[in-house]
Amino acid sequence: MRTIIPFLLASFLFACGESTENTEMTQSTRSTDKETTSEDLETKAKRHAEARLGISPTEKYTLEIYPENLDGDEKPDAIITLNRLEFAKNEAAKSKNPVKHAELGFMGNYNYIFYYDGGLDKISPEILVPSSPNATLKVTFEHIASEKFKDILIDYRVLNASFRNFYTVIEHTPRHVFQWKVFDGINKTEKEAYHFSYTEGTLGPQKDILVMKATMKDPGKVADIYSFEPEITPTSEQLYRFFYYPREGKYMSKK
Ligand SMILES: [Ca+2]
Repeated sequence: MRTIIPFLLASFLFACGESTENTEMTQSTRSTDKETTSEDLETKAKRHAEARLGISPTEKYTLEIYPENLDGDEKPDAIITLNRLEFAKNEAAKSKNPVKHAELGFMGNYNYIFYYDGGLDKISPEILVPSSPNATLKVTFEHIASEKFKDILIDYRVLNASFRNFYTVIEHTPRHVFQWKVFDGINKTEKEAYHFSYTEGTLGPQKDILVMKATMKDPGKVADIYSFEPEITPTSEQLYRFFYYPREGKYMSKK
């Protein structure tokens, strides 16, 4: 036995040395680890969402995962979006006025986000984003509250318009801090559009949000208003400035 143990130890040490010295090997192992983690999160997210929302095993829904650093610790987090268009259509079909529901784009409670906290390895309860399920939620990220992590921007559609919700993760929970219209007026004469910029915070470390005027190109008659992405051109005209008030946990114009 005495001779076997040192031999095993030596081969173990040799193996360790080999894997740390070989960069290519380490990198390929890392990327495999990442894929496994994201697959695991998808399985976990599906199980979590189905249980939370009472989704039946036969329902077809859309789930997307957007990884990002959302709280400043070293563990990657993610935003999970869920869209229940099929369920919305089935509900409408069972209602008294299915045509009206279709005309309104099945507007209702069918789009959700969940927050995956990498540090806690936990998925949050669902956060409802009332909107038309004809469009899935659009997710982008920006440094607004801090340079150490990003805030969550969720775009959703209501009829001819698109809106944006802003969330900041505070104590492991995304807080809804601001909301504004992105554009309005597809298939209408009157059109409006906005863009946003973020400047040094006046009241604290959280940046001020500037709502800037933009123009929306007239595309003519659009067949599917929900999948259509209008051409928006930013201008340098500032319309409003919003400040983050920590006590209210919201962006507001100056008191
Ligand atoms: Ca994190």
